[in-house]
Amino acid sequence: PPLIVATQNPGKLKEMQQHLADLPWELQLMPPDLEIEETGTTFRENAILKATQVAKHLGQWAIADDSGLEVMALDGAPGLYSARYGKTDIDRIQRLLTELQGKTDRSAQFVCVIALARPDGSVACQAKGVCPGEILQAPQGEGGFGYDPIFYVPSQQQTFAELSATAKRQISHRGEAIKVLMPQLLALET
Ligand code: ITT
Repeated sequence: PPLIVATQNPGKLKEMQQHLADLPWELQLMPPDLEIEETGTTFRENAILKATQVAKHLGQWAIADDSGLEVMALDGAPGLYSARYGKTDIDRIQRLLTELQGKTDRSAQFVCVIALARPDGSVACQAKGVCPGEILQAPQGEGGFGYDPIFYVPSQQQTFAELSATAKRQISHRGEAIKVLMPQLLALET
């Protein structure tokens, strides 16, 4: 069946398409003029809001991801506001590095909640994934999107932007959420 990937973020879209490539869904893009206001107070609320509103509006299955970067020394900021923390990826990274100047605790985690909604706008399933790491002093690497160049994963000794797309998929917050969601996706009656 068709499945709308409810995101306006090209980096996220690409990763979602790769994560879902082996499933029997025909992935489709969301109309670019469809704006969903993210009024939720948690990643879960926003993921559900995006999936259910897009599904209901189009009368199609829809999948949405709400994600962000939580930095411990900043009490979890930018968190839910990761996309709204600056105008461009470069601005957002610069602001984060400025806020972290002089802080010794560089620990952080990426969080992702993925929700799938039925054509009637009801929630079919949802899952959360987390990936721990550290914020570097300066960007490193060219891959990925968003905050990837400053997000260092100690177990890999690389940033998300230095990892291959395959390696990022295996350990990222999005990958972890997909792992939890997969059995639910496979068990769905469509
Ligand atoms: P949609 O709501 O249209 O999907 P968005 O970019 O506004 O797009 P979010 O509200 O979920 O999505 O914001 C997530 C932000 O967190 C995103 O814009 C990035 O800045 C950051 N982010 C999430 N996952 C990331 C990843 O894998 N690598 C780097 N940054 C990531």
